[in-house]
Amino acid sequence: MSWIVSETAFRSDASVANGNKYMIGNGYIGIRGTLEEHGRSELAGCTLAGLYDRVGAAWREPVNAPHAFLLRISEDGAPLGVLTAPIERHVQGIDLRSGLHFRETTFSRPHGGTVTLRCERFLSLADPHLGALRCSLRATVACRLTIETGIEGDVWDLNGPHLEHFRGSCDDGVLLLECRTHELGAAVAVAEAIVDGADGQRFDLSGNRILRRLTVGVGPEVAWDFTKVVAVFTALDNVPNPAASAVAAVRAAANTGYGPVLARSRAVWDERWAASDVRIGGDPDAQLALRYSIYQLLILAPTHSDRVSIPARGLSGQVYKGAVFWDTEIFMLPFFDHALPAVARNLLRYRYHTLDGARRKAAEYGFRGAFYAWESQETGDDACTLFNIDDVFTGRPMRTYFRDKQIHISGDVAFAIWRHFKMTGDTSLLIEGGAEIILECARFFYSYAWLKPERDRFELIDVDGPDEYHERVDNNAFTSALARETLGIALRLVDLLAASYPKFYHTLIDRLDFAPDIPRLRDLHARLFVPAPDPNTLVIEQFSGYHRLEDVTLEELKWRVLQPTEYLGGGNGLATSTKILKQADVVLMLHLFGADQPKAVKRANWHYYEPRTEHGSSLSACVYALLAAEIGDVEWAYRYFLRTATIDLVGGGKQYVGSLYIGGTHPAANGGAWMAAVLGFGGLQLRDDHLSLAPRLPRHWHSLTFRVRFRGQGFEARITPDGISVSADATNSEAGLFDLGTGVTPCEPGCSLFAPGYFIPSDVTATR
Ligand code: IFM
Repeated sequence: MSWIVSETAFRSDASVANGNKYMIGNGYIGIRGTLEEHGRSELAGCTLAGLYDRVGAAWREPVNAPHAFLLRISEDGAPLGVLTAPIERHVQGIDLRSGLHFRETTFSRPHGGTVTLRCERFLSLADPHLGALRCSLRATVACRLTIETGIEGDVWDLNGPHLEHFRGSCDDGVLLLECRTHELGAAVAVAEAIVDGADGQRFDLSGNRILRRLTVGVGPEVAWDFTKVVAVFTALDNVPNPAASAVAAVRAAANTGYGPVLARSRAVWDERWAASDVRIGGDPDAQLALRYSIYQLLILAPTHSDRVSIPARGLSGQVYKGAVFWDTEIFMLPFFDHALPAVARNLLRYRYHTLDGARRKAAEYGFRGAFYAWESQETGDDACTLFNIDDVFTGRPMRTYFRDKQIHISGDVAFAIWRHFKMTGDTSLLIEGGAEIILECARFFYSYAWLKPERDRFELIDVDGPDEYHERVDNNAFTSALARETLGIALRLVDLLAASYPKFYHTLIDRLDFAPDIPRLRDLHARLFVPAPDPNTLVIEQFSGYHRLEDVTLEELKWRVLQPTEYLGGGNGLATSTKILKQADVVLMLHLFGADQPKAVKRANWHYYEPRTEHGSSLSACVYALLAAEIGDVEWAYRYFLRTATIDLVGGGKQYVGSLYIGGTHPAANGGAWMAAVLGFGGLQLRDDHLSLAPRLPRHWHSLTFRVRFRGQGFEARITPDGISVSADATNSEAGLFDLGTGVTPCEPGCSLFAPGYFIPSDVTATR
């Protein structure tokens, strides 16, 4: 059962939450988990990756395509659907193994008897343009039902309408709805073809909703079965005629048939799960939550293109402008690097395609190099607005400095590229843009830094760290540590390229006119101030002056809240003048860059910052889980792990900040669940040339099994109370180096390493 997420009661107030929970997707399209009879009022959505549009002065956001999984049933003019008809039984769910959404609803008829509708739908992982819907209707008494199905162009938008110039047509039974986006005039085409069940259909091709209508007789002995295939193509797809491609795709799929189209998609799902599943023994709830988190990442993975990345709310709608944040590099990429490095590569290549946008942003603020967009869309120009949030009391927009001051974004990108290189051992990404990004990001930090001659050091002043409640601070520990890391990476990169790719190196350095910058980077690297642990308390001050803020408890701060959705940051926010932070900041710094810090420092900071953290961002819980696991506090790690792993299952997370709707799925938290399980409990760490494993499993877990790709080779790690084993795939071409606590040892193709008993921190008794 740990592959099925479902529920058996219908709640009309759950349609928005279930739209997120039961999402299906394939990296190209995301379809919200609303029911077939739902429409724009229930936030039915079919979000396209990478296609953005702007209407008037409103925010640019991704486009919702016309929705082709629409199906409405009525009897004598009365709708039979969850919005109006009495419901006897209802089940909705997804099969995580194959990305299949299903629902079965039994409606009571006004004149007695019941009608049962069963539907299943999927988006193909084998062909990103393709999806299919299969339905069946049964009844306990004979009745005639009217069916409407087709393509709905009247879609939900936050800042639309984005689609115009609708044109519906029908050719030999294939329905096609064509339209164009408002801002760029980009073509969007959606087609559908019936595989079976369409006898006696009539068409309505007017307006932006094109339909086929059928009247069917069903009864105890007679069922109606119906199957259709749908396809979406847009101007982004590099095809001469998106409409023709959509029509050709559905014709071909209809000829192939539902079963084979599903089987092809399933075969890809099988491959993805084989590469990425994490198995937990002894904890079915944690298992399901973790699988569900991985599922959410798999439905977002762009395998079709390296020009899109994963937005902060995935493909669940238009929240946060469908923009890509640091969430991808810091919270999602570890999963892809370890399990599906080809997807990780695509995600990082997106940053190369948006490098010019980052250069423009740096120049706009008077800096050199690349200052990546805090909220990035297709060009890399920053979609983040200066006034992001409303003051709930005055209704006035509040000035936030996320766009201007969250400079760590450039370090996040550079750091992720280097980590990908170290995990894969593949220099091709560096050659194909990665090196250029790293150098430009390091150059940006140099131009941002201030030399303080009186202290003989550089400082990064006037920045926003991850904790957005404290803006425009000096010497944010996370930002400075990340900047120093970026400089170190740039210097190592320069050495690597000069030694191994001298021709490429010289061309690149000349083209970027980078030679004078190299000594500058060395100087900044050596003299950049990064806040260090206090010698007495071991606490690292989050930024200069943090310790002078009011030390209020979180409980007391919450008492001061007058309006549940009021924003706690910004100039007048309740948290701004206190030590309460929005999300992990120093704790994240210690997780990412704490290799040289003793455990005592990590422990001191975890315990200092944890009670002061509001977790107002879904990015926070997983970081506390990771560091808690590292310091051996497994009970806390488990608590935070569950919080991050269940966020989209229980519909948690804030829905509004001020008047801003921020609901949707949380892929960073989903990536965080994977990190907490594998890097936290599994204790997997990337060292210079090897992987090390220092597990600390929750007491009730019997085992943890996961796969990892390292330097192009596949391995499976299994941790049980008896010990740790790592097995290399027989198809590997070379050994991988592992340290299971007994020194670095090669794991040869087809062979296994085993270390009896796993490491338990000596000061923790709760682990086993
Ligand atoms: O990137 C995050 C940020 O750290 C906190 N606010 C929400 C953003 C998108 O998830």
